[in-house]
Amino acid sequence: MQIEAHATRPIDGQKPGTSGLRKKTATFLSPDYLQNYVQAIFDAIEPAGKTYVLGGDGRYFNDVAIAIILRMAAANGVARMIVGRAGLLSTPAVSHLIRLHETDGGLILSASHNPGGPKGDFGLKYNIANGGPAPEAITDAIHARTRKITEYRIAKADAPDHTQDGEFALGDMRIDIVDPVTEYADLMETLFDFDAIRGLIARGFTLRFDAMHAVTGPYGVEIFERRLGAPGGSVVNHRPQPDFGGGHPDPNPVWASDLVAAMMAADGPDFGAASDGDGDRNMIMGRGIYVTPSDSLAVIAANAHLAPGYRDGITGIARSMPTSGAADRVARTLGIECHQTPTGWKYFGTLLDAGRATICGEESAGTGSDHVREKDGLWAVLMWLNIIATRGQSVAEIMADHWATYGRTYYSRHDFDGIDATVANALMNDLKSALATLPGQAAGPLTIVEAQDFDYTDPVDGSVATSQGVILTFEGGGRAVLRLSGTGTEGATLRLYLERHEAPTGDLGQDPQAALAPVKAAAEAVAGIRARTGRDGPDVVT
Ligand code: VG1
Ligand code: CO
Repeated sequence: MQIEAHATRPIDGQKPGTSGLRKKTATFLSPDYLQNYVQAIFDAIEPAGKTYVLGGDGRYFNDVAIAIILRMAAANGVARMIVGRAGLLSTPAVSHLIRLHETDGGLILSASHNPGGPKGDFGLKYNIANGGPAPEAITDAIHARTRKITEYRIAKADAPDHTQDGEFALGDMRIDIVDPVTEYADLMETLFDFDAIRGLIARGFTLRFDAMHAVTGPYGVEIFERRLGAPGGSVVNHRPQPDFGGGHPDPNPVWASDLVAAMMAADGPDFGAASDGDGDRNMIMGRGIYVTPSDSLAVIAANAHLAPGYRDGITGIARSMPTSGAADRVARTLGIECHQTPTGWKYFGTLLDAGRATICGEESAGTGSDHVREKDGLWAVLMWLNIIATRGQSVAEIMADHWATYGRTYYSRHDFDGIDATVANALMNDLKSALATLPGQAAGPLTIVEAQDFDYTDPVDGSVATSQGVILTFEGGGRAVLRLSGTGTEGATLRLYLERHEAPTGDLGQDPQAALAPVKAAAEAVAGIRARTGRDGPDVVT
């Protein structure tokens, strides 16, 4: 095998955000862009003699990028690569394969919920040997390498040699092609009561799973239709497409509006769910009801013991800071630890490894457990089906029971997309400099009790993350959080997170936006979003 040392120069902006490096596809296609970043990863992790998992969500450039990464892996001395057939692997499936085969890590090609295609986004993420996203110390080291790179190494071979069924070789490197679904589906069977779910479906319970033309299609068909006996057609938009059918593979009421319409119909399915581009997010619905991700986390934590994989109970719950406090109330009742971490799944890894959290969740439709080290969309869907089958209740009944026990935490996120980055940064900086003066002040209809910029010290390894978002707490218990997105590729996205708790004896049947109107008005009074951005309202409300 011939190896080429290709001279290159540092490219600006190769800094991973909340979840890997995400850029416009055109940027990833520009000369040496992917190659530089992959070499920087390899320089940071010293891959010689090691084994990695490789796969992606099937978006435009997935196939070409995989061929390049394989040739670079061979040139950098990697011993073995485990690759999903056709280059497909969901993010949780990569995490599982890393753990199952005890590899040294993995590379995931995805920009998750961001649209794909030549005009869309592309991304690359490195996961470590525990199956989870690389912690900041490693992503910082990778970024530092991109600033100094002078050459990358790539094998000249056009195509790998076929050695035996499913096995190839590129020079000394072995390539195993694996079915993307089988091992993941097998893992799900060990965690959930498939017999109970099969029985529920056999008795006429109807479900609709929307794969949004993204990676979970083949997983959904195998699990829901083949293994659980749901009728053909229960999984819709199941063929992964390079541009996700022109859609936005983000499972929320705005981008999965077809599913919402179907679920709101009087004769709609009993259960509806969707996942995102790379399969780590989920949306849960019952007929006539949307479950917020924050509530879903709380319900899952309260009922996890009904699933065989969690029969002995859970040791702790971790949620990202902007996620509502609904799960904290469950943790209190269960008498278990509850952690509030910065946004992004990478902050859950140490807690999961240390056994200090079993269930984790984010308000952005991410839920998961210690079965892998990523959030897991299909896992959440199966957990809900298991809970429904065991409790013998509808989604609406389960939510009503939950709120009657713990109270209801009204919650909503308002996104302002594509804001001028200078305006967005100024807004956040001004807010941060005013924090000390805010407590005691009136803000619209409410009074501010506390104002802080969120800093986090990991209780397991002591690592510190600072300035992760501004938290405003109001008299009467409302909370608003403001932070800038770390996954966008155009301008800045300002996220405003609103919540307010209503006790079990209070009015549990309000419209969430109406219930949150005072908190929203208070946040607006403090931050001046409308005046500063010139926007009348948010682009996306979830
Ligand atoms: C968003 C979400 C965050 C999530 C991240 C990756 O980040 O808010 O909760 O972990 O996306 O999700 P940000 O920085 O844009 O708010 V995904 O499905 O990309 O892997
Ligand atoms: Co995702």
